[in-house]
Amino acid sequence: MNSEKIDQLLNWINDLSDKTEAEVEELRVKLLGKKGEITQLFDEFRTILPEQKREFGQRLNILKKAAQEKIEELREAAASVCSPEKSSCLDTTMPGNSLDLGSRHPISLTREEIINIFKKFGYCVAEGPEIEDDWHVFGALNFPPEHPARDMQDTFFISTDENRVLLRTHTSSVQVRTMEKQQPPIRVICPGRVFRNEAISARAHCIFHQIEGLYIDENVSFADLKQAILLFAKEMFGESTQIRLRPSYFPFTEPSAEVDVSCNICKGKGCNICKGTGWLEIMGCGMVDPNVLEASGIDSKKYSGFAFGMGVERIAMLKWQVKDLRLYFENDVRFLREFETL
Ligand code: 2U9
Repeated sequence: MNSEKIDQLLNWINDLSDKTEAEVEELRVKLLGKKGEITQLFDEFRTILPEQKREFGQRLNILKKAAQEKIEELREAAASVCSPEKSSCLDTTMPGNSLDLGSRHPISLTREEIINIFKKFGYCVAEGPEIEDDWHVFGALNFPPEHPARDMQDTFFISTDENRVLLRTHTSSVQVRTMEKQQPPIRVICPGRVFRNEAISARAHCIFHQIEGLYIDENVSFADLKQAILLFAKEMFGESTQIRLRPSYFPFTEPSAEVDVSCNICKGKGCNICKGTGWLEIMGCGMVDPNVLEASGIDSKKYSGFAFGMGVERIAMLKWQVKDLRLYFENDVRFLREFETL
């Protein structure tokens, strides 16, 4: 009798794993069927010498038991696996697995909300290049040659030769390009990324998003500016919102103002969001300086206009009371998921 054959079969059986129900049945026939390998070994057993019978008998019984146990184990494992062919495993009433869809970024949501408000007021959306020249970012906007924004410390320059190429520090360059192409009436809203050479902190970033607006026509007054901003603030922050304007200075507007909205968390009583003042700064604005109109070929005696600008991150921080600006740039999905249903 072949003793090696018994050992080989035993090892082979021990190593068997992962079979389908059909394969387990095939295996049973191969080992224990009428012509199966173990059955044949038992047939051979009848022919061996009587003094060998005791040893081989014991080893054959061990082999047969191992095969039976393995077949039973594989059969149970195969039965517990669900496959589409097994109707008993298929529960057609189960809800499907929902697809892991992405969601809108809070900056995109805020940007769209602001744009939609101004679209309702009759503004068109204009976009322009992020890489700009000195004229469209500074020259045409009445920045004097020694203005600090023109300095390497504040602006990212791509080339510093006489045709200076730089990353725009505001989207005002888009309004300049609009004025160069089009005569009034002009009513545009300009969203886009802007770049400033600043250290990154909870309140500042070197890249952020702005939305600026420009309205030019005959007889546009400061009263029109105030009314447009009040309507925007009510649409954005709620009907009961009030605004106040504080005098300010920008090279491109005269007069200029900073705009605050009443704090809708404490209703003006003072809280930690508005730092006890009852007011939150949301944007800057002003009447377009006549020099700016003339620089882009618009007759400042016939036309006047107003402009305003706001940081989208700032509006989004106020809207959702996010205390650290960096959350908007890190794209941590735990943060982004909070905006999933909006
Ligand atoms: C043209 C003429 C005038 C756009 C304006 C502001 C006031 C302003 C800041 C708000 C926060 C920039 O993002 S921020 O740092 N902007 O305060 N922007 S008026 O004035 C213009 C633009 C284009 C031709």
